[in-house]
Amino acid sequence: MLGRGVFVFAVCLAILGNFDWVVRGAQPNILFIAIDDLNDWTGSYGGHPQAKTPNLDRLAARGLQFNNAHCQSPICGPSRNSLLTGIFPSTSGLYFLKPLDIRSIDSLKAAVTLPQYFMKHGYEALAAGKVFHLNDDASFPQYGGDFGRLGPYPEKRISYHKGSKNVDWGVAPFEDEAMPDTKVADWTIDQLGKKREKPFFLGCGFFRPHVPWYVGKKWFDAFPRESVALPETLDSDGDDISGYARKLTFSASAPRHHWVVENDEWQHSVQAYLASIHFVDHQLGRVLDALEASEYAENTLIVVWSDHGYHLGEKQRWAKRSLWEESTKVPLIFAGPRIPQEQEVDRPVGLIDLYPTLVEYAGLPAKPHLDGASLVPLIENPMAAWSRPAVTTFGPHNHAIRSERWRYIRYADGSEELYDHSKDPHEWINLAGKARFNGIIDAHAAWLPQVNAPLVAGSADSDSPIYDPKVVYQPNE
Ligand SMILES: [Ca+2]
Ligand SMILES: [Ca+2]
Repeated sequence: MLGRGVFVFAVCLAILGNFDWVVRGAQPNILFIAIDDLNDWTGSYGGHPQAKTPNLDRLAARGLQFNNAHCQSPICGPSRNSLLTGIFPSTSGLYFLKPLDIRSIDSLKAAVTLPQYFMKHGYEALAAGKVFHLNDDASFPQYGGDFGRLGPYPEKRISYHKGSKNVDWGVAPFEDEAMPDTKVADWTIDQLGKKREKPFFLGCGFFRPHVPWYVGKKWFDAFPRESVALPETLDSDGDDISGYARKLTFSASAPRHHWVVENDEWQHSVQAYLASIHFVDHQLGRVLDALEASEYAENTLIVVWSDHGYHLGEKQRWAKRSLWEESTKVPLIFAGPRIPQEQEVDRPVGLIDLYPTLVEYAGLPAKPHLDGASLVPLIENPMAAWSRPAVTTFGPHNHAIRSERWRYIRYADGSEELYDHSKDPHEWINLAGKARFNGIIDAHAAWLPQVNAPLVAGSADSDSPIYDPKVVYQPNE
């Protein structure tokens, strides 16, 4: 009998590989940190030469950074719901912000979310701030609150006197202590100081650098406005894309690029975004320090992600809501036990892959019917062969396929774009339509989702002229 037991133990080790926590009886905790609307403007990603993110950088230095990670939807709610359910927007039909409550959506109401799956396997799940767009009580039954979300607001707008009260930027007369992100960090730090009986899945969702870009003066002072570098643009960039693409990526709530330029607000808004990132990085650092000082320091995986990127004038666009690199690329960093240090992965991956990755990492049984793939092979070997591209979707039949070298976009009207990142990192030159690239296009088109579920009820998009006929498209506004 003894020999048989040893055999079974050995088989278990072989199946579970390096992530055999169950066998060893010490499952890792998960500290799951979301930063809203953060593009690649961080030190270790290098998207802006003046970004100040010492805490993200130190995390990347002690962990694994995915250099080619992409969201599945370039909007907060559907991106997060896709990540947390493991289901593509094109499978669920949740392409746009509304409905906010996933349990009101037929295709998602019975979904077992990532934190729920961990709870089913012995974890406790708790969170504060913005992990889901709006918290799902079944996923995080211990929820610390949102502490006022995007507020507080000054008495008067500072820079942009139009539209949503959330679209504005400038030095705000608020102490850091008044900011919701400070309270999210405080709450998370408090949880890390408590004795816990079960392994935890702890969500910490920061709101900045989502607009409004209001943070205190000291964060702005770190970036003297007159020396702030602007993103590179090409005036004729929009000339080689379809009218459909221009209309799809028109955002009613975002500032128009010509307004920003003519009102001399470009450097100011870039400064405000950098200041907001610098501020939230400081809050992240407080949480990382608290974890390091806690009894969970050695047995906690840290995962930091953003829900999508952000345009600040690139391609003459502002905000998210496009299928281009600025909107789809996200920071994604892992650090903790059995994660290699000072390593980077160039393979294309998606936030959709986090669900199966964390399940495998924690040694839980594989969850069927997920649209992503576990990244554990890339954690074990950052150079491992990897055939899958990252897929981003913005409405039915509008998809971007990002491989290691190329971005291919196909829109619902059949128009296409192809960009070669080895020569054109700004995606200025659309190569689609040139016969010599037909093979590249065919290879990428093979990854287009075969299912394009109709929009779920109540999801007409209030920001898009294509999906909401009440929105008037004014390309020259
Ligand atoms: Ca967001
Ligand atoms: Ca172009």
